[in-house]
Amino acid sequence: MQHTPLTLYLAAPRGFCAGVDRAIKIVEMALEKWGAPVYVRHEIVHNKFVVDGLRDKGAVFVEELDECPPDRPVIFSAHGVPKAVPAEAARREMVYVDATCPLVSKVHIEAARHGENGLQMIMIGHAGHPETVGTMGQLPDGDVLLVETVEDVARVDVRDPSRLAFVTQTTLSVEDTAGIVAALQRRFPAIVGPHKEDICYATTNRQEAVKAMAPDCDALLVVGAPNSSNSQRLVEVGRRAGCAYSQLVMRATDIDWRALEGIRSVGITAGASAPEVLINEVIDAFRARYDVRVQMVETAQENVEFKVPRILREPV
Ligand code: 0O3
Ligand code: SF4
Repeated sequence: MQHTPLTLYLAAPRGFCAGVDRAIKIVEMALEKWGAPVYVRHEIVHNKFVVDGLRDKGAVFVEELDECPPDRPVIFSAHGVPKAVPAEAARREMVYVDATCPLVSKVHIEAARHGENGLQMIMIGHAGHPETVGTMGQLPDGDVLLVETVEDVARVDVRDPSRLAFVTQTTLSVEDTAGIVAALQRRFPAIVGPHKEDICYATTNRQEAVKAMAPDCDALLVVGAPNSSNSQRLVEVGRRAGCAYSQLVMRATDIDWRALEGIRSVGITAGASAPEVLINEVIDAFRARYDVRVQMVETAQENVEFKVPRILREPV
């Protein structure tokens, strides 16, 4: 049977970033070093397929430290943890490995430094997201104010407008964040920001690629999980950049083929926590139904790599 022609725009960069790659490696290496079970506080990255795969190898996923026995190693997820978490692990004399992405740790250090300099911190992020909880938790409870929107900026009640600093979550929308930062600077001209923005290279690059291809796409599919903030942002960027049908799919079985009827082009990208095998699964599903011509949309090249912590590089 003759298939309908379809141009498949494939974003580059897409999928795993250096922080996710490192975090998954940390769990795998910990399992090799210490054997199962190894405990992981929170999903190591926000992807069910990744989590299920590690669980099959002997990782046990929990939400809080008190769910871990003190005599087994525990790993903290890539999103970072409040200062109280490693402190509690040390108090219980647990072996722990911190898989916080180094680019998230950089924001933690920044936040702590502002605190030491006596500046009150404003965090731009999503309430309840583990990265936001972790970054705010670098300072004592209640010290950091959270703003999620431009409207929040007008409402925020600060101690002293002349002694303020802000940090952000690393996975936010570049455009929305610029709007919030501008509103903060208008209301608090003395506010201190990061040297370079806290939104990371991977977030920025994935959003750029989506922006470049969305205007040419009849539909855009973002491979990623519903609890993955950076993946959700890619869907929003796609819609805003001109592709009204931009959807998140965990994997090929989530594709709504009825909704795609009549399309001539589709864009495919993936959040930073979505493995390449799921992206290939989605591409193969299109190949099975259409006469696919793949066109890469490459807006940046990435060569970032992070080392795993020394404890995992040393022999047992
Ligand atoms: O922060 P987000 O919900 O996007 O997390 P993911 O999906 O696990 O992606 C990795 C990003 C991260 C660990 C924090 O920057
Ligand atoms: Fe690190 Fe950025 Fe990946 Fe988050 S999205 S894990 S900050 S590289």
